[in-house]
Amino acid sequence: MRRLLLALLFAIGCGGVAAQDLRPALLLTASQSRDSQDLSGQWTYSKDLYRTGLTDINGWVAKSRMQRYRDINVAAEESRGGAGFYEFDMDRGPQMSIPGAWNAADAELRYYDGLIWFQRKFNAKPVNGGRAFLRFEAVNYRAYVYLNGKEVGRHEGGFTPFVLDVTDALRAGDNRLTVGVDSTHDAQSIPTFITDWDLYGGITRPVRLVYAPATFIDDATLTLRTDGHIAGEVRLQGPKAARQQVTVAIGSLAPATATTDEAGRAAIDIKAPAALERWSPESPKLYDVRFSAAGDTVRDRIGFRTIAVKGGEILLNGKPVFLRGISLHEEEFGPNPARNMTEQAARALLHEVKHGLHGNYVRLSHYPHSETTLRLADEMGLLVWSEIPVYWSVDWENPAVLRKALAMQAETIYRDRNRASVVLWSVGNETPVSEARTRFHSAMADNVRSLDPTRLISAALLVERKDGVTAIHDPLANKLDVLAVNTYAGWYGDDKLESLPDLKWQLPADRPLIFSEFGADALAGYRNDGARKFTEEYQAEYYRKTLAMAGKIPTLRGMSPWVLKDFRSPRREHPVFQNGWNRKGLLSETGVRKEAFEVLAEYYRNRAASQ
Ligand code: GCB
Repeated sequence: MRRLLLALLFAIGCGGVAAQDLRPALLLTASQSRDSQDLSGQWTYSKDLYRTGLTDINGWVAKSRMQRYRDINVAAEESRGGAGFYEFDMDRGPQMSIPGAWNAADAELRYYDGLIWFQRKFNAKPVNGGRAFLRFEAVNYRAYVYLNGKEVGRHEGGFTPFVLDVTDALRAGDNRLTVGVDSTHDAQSIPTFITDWDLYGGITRPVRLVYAPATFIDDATLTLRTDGHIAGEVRLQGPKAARQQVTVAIGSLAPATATTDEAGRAAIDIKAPAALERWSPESPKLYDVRFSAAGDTVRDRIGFRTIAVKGGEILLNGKPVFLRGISLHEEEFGPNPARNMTEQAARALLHEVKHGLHGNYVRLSHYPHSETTLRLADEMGLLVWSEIPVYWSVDWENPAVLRKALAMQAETIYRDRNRASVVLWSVGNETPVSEARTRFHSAMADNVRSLDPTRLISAALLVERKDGVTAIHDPLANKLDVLAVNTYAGWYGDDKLESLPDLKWQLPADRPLIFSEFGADALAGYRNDGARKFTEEYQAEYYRKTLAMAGKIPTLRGMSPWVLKDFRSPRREHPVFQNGWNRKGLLSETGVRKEAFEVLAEYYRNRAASQ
């Protein structure tokens, strides 16, 4: 009975969520081209392990002394010697550089998991009849945002952007922005508290104050469809959003026009001109695209390409492509990463993929990576697999959790749908098969399909070995365009490396397959005859043998071995080889190449030459 009830609740709570209900109220697509103020820099902070600043329930007075978000100059109050006193002072707190995770900012915060308040004071120009927004690129994991003492919004989910309208709360002149950041993950968060990476807390990506006119372009998107049309839409918000002429100019090609409907929305449909150059990893052509309407203009740099599957092939611009990739965590090079993806840091990582490994593809695991990384993938010419952290296990039976996943997915798709590099949306990673889990993932796949029918859907599935044959026994496969599996034979389990090339695989003949992961740990510089795990030789030999196995799978159309560089994982506690690091990188944390790097680079060099 309980099961039936749960299934019913589930059907109402999620099957019933229409894609349009998942559209964030504000997107500010292409806001990088708007008049804006970067709020990066030194912020002050105050730890709040007991969440006192958030829990002033029923006006219990003692707590109000601790509400860090109050618009109060504590030092001035104190010098007046009044009756009020406070047990915080955000103006005189310690400082931290934002964006960046707090874990690397101070030794005391290395394993801090909870709430921290951040404050930044800034001077703003007047809004002058227009609108002002705060756009956060990512806060991990929950954000409580106050401007000048007034709550302006909240957000859950550590890797997607959110936009808050602050037109009324903003002052011309001095402003006090306070953000409570709660890094706590639980059984209902996405991901949960168990992952194989560091759940860095903080304001990990840039925050901007963005100005726009009263009627403004909130969303503007274009994609090249396989039928040769460039299709998309422009959405206006504001008092004059209806019946406006919209102009879309792609580089120096002839501009197209459309008119918004009563809801402020205009569909764009242009037959791609013969002169349109296609985007590809070899020739990552980006057009400067200008969207104008109602006196507002935004610009984006957009590439045009098609992606499709046909039988066992993945077709990029109509031609078969093999994805020469690697998986990547969002961590810059260096002994103490803080998830601070500056352009320089992201470029350094992608440069190793493109020019070191001769790759044309990256799996950005296990969550949406920074906008900087995505824009660089467009610019440098790397195809992208994108995913949200529905990882290992989440609360499959809980409709509220599914709603979170669908919303997170929508935020990702709306953020990145102008990126030509993104070709695959993944709906999960290594989630053990069960009815509830498959229902959950199926709802995610349907959601992706309705939000973005122009890209491919995949998921990193688990394989099973029965009677010596490895196969995918997963009903979710029916929802996917591209099958993908994580395989660790030769690392986890008892298989000897010599046996890998002869392992038997049974796979559908008419579906493309990707090895979304394979890998083995090696501590850079630890060497012996190769018989022992954690040596560079073992890892290199593991790659040779796994690549030999891969060569025997006729439908294999790509791979993203695990992983480009060593990354922090608090669950990896071998005191000699790991010390809190997952060592499956082809590069050490500081960027030193291990022997296996060259094994994969050579394989990709040959593949690229024969493609
Ligand atoms: C996996 C996970 C990845 C882990 C990796 C490992 O299958 O998807 O997040 O880090 O294995 O190292 O075991």
